[in-house]
Amino acid sequence: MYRLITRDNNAKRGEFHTVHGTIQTPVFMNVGTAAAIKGAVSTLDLQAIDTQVELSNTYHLHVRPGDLVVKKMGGLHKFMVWDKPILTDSGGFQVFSLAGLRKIKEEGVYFQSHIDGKRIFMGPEESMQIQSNLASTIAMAFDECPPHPATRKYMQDSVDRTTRWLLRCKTEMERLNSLEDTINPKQMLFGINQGGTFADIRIEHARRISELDLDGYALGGLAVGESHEEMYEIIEQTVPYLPLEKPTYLMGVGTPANILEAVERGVDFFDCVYPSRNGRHGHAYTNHGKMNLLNAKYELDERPIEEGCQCPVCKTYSRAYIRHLLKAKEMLGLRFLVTHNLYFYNKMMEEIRMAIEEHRFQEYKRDKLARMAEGE
Ligand code: PRF
Ligand code: ZN
Repeated sequence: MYRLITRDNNAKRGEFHTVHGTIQTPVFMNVGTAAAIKGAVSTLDLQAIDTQVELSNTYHLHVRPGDLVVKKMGGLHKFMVWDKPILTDSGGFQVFSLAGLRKIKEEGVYFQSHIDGKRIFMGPEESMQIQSNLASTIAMAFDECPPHPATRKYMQDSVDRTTRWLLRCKTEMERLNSLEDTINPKQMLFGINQGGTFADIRIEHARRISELDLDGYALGGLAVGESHEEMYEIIEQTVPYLPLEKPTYLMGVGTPANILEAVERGVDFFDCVYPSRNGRHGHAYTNHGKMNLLNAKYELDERPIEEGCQCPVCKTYSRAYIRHLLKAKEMLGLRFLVTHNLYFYNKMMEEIRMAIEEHRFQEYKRDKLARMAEGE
């Protein structure tokens, strides 16, 4: 259940109550696709950096180790030892971005596993069944993320099918939640708005799915190749047609600047691989822009990655040591960077929440962007 605490212009500050605890929004979900944060970051590490929500993927966990294995282990929370909220993405997007040869039919998608080439079918019912076995806090509806660009005809047909799939997801989720052996009978369902950059298709779709009284609503099909300006424009035009008293989730976004722009337009939830991916490439996020720890100038630098940062890495280790670890190709160096980067994102969201509460979001956004643009 979502409670809107306050607004600063269109920016929302809310609270989302779940069986696994309350999520303060706006929030950044930390991505652990296959029930593991890439960069060897454990759930114990997540506890230490104030992570509120972990995100995993239906498709990956279905392929390996198999959702029935996870169910037998008591569900994803027990399996990965994480008692706070978990959101699972439906497999829709991953099937389109990862799997080999696929065929989209009314009943669902036929595709080949990216692991062993095995033929798999996934439709709305299968996705809900897998997510029910995983027993995540929030399940995402099974959608098609259409390519960019797409013709208007392709987009309209795809969105219409995604709407029919959503109705099937809702029915199946209700059935699964009422079954005797369901691990999380309170599993929540978020619908996904699609329509690419066709504002009228987006708005019409947003109106339709808003009638379904789902637990939350996502904006899918963005950050798939359109410009940032186009993305901001679509968010701005669509969010007003989604319920204000429900959380809004912008899937797979993005840079700190993208997040600030989207919060300003009323988005509550985010997820992105950037903090972990950049960390694994030797880059650290700081309030003075991105930093490449491999740079020779850090060889004898005793300072932490970022002075004043309260993350466990900055409170303990120097730039010089981390640079050495990276040069020596020690996994520990990457783990440190990913940990710091996730903390940076989590911390930024906390600053955003405070700024909205104190009705100074505009000011905060301007300062943050200006500082980050300064560079090293
Ligand atoms: N649909 C789903 N997951 C997603 C997306 C989508 O459109 C995106 C698009 N940026 C990221 N993850 N189900
Ligand atoms: Zn730090």
